[in-house]
Amino acid sequence: MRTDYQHLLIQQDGGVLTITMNRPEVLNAFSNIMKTELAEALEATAQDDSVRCIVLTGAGRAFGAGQDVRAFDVPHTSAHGGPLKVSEDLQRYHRILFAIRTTPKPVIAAVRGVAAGASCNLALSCDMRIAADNARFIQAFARIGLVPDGGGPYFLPRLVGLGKAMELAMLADEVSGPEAERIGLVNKCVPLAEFESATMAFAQRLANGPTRTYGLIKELMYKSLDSDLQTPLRLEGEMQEIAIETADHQEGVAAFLQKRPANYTGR
Ligand code: T3D
Repeated sequence: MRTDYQHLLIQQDGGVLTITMNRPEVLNAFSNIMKTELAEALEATAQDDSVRCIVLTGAGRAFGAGQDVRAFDVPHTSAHGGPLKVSEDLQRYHRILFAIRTTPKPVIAAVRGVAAGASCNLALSCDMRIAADNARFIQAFARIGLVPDGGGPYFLPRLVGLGKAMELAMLADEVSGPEAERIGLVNKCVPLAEFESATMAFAQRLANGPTRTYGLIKELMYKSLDSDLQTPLRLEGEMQEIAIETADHQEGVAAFLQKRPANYTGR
């Protein structure tokens, strides 16, 4: 894994790779550099067998404050030299979202403090979320007259239901960590003092799991979200045929029969 990024910190502890967005002076608001680096780092995890779980978090007191609003004043330039349309600019976010979806390993957003705008939706695009009790999730877009982007209109109603998604997108009120857990926006909320240890314990547990099977589960779940019943029923058979051939499946069965914990290797 490359580690020499300008706006990211990369740290690996066993099978857990932690990617930290690192612009704390602006609450980790997105620069174009950070967007490109984040996409590159996430894409690289797919090829690296030593990475078995990814934690995405922010440096300092926040997860992220969305697009750097100071950059709104800077004319963007396209590859052809002309002005860049916002819809083209948004493709930088979309590349990140696709990298999260397609890396065959679990990606956890670890949210401490504020997650606003595109940073909030980045957290929602991850496979799972853990929040500190000081977390603040804000669909900040409507506060400045924008529509939610960064995948929000896709992820938000799927996590909290359509009515709540409409309310959060239109009123742009803050959702606290405990409230986020209550409405299903995050998997769990923990006291700030336990945030780092709880995140690492959650991530290590996933990193010690049957990684190839997790990749198949991820693919199956996401394909099932947008399809009829027939498609996932066919896919579950196809993916089970792959899972059943893995060393981790053999190990899981052997461990059960020998009444001992399984020692998964990710193969
Ligand atoms: O072209 C496109 O790509 C369109 C895409 C848009 C995607 C989006 O994400 S739109 C939404 C953009 N984000 C926002 O509008 C949020 C703006 N920030 C805030 O509303 C507040 O800062 C927060 C609610 C996030 C946090 O409030 P608080 O009181 O905890 O912190 P603060 O004091 O407001 O911020 C601390 C510093 O971070 C401050 O700098 P200073 O005064 O200490 O030098 C503040 O200006 C800076 N900061 C916060 N958010 C941003 C930011 N700087 C640049 N961009 C930000 N988004």
